[in-house]
Amino acid sequence: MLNKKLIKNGKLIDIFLKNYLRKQKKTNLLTPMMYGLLSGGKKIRSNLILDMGKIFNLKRSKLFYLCAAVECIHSYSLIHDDLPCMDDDRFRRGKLSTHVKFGEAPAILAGNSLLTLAFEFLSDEKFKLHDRLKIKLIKSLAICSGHTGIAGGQDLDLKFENKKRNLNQIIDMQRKKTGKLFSFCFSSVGIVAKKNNSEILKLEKIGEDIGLLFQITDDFLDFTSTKKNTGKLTNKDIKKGKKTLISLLGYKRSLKFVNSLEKKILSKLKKHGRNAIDLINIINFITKRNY
Ligand code: GRG
Repeated sequence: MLNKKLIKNGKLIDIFLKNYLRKQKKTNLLTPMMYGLLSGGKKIRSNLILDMGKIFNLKRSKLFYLCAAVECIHSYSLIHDDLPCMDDDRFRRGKLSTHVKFGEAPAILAGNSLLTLAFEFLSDEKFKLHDRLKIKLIKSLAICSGHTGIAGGQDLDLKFENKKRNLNQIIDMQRKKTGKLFSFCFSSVGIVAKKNNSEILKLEKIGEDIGLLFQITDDFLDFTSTKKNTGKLTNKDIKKGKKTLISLLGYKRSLKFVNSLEKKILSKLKKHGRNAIDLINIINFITKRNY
């Protein structure tokens, strides 16, 4: 049931992205960009945006611009993450990674172009939102993506390989690498809904917690699942000496950590009553998924 909804919304976002790209000038980079952007993926971040939007009664047409920007940044991060100088992965989403298919230079440039495309979406004149709010969105996504966010988190992830790191250091790295984009998924909806700064801060926090939950369960999948399910090679973290909760605490204690983080998130979401049912279903999906 939820799977069907995730797929249906994912297809709508893909159509929105395709229609937008179709109107742009044709370039060599468009093919690797579209390969990295539209080659499957669960669209979990877009689904969170759409379900959060329901809580504030926002129109989907506005939310699609947020989803598009987030999927661009997410796909960019995956393309670069798979590069030989980063995690060196040959498979992604059940297919060859973008650099394996098109070469390293086109993959780097396609990733760079998806980064800037995200900001095209947020500043698009057809995105009917006051300029002041658009600037707030642009600044917020820039902060989430840069050295204090995703890029900084990725730097720590690579530097931590085969080193001794404590729980706080690992969680801080994962909150940056993965949590910050989830944080934007929630705060951006609050910005569009014209919420005040303290409400936006609360949204940022819950988004980041959900992102942390997602990253830890992603690490579980690497430990327990298969390429057939996940579409990417598994069992890589141990081989690469990646610092994860499992590497520090072991699987059972990490599972306990996940259960208590999930409880904390659910208790916050339940305050929104029936409106939050769809979001709660996504949290359940995140912790129970096998892909
Ligand atoms: C993107 C600003 C920016 C910088 C690049 C390479 C890099 C720096 C960051 C890597 C960040 C990264 C890959 C984090 C892992 C996040 C994660 C758990 C990805 C898997 O997400 P899913 O399962 O993927 O939602 P699908 O394929 O379903 O879309």
